[in-house]
Amino acid sequence: MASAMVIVPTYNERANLPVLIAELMKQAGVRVLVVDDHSPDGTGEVADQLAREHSGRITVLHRTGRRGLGRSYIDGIKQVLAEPVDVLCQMDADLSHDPRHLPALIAATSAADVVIGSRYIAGGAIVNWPRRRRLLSRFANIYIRSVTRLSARDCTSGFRCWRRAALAALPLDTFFSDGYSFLVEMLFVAERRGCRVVEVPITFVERREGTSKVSRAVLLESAITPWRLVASPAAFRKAPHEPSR
Ligand SMILES: Nc1nc2c(ncn2[C@@H]2O[C@H](COP(=O)(O)OP(=O)(O)O)[C@@H](O)[C@H]2O)c(=O)[nH]1
Ligand SMILES: [Mg+2]
Repeated sequence: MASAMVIVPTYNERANLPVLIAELMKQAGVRVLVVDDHSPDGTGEVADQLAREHSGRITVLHRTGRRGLGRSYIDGIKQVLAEPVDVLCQMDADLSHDPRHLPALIAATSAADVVIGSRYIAGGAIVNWPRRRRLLSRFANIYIRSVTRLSARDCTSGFRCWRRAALAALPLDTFFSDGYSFLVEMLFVAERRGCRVVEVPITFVERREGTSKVSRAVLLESAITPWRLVASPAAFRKAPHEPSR
């Protein structure tokens, strides 16, 4: 199997992270980079302890600058690209993304540049989301897809696996999103650069511990991002070297 590194951004996830790591460590050939944003609840120390327990398979990146999901992913991706891994994965820490789906997502990278763990294709599902949150996510995807013409059904999923070359080709330093919109921006730029996107169904389970960090500011950024993307000429520039097919 291809060697895979899972990047897990954390902010106040001390109850969830040990459970997630225990599950991930059952997967052969999988390593983890935890990117902690100086969580006030001590998630960073929990991550360091887990790294000692699973020496060689877990690394922790402690961020100190401005907090943000997008910024965390950029720092994490750069660190992972310095290592010889074949597949880079993105996954939430709150147990919404079941590690048991990971082998199917990783396997699908053999015929795709980006594989999305998708709630909105046949076989996908959402468990324990209130009606309001379901509607918000559905609406967000319809809105994003109609403005950007992205082909994926689930453009906001944070459960993804990338073929190394496809991720390495993304001009991360030109990205403007610093929050959750980063996920949409990544997908947009990847599709514009000719990446093959494939969706694999997942069952998304709402967190039991901790709280969601989705705020009004996050929603506002998400409403503006699709328009910024379609208006940005840089996003349409093709890469000199397309990801290998
Ligand atoms: N490093 C970092 N991680 C974050 C930040 N905001 C959210 N996360 C993590 O991103 C993942 C998804 O966040 P969550 O609040 O569950 O979003 P939701 O599932 O859309 O409600 C979780 O692992 C969070 O801990 C942040 O500012 N920095
Ligand atoms: Mg969540």
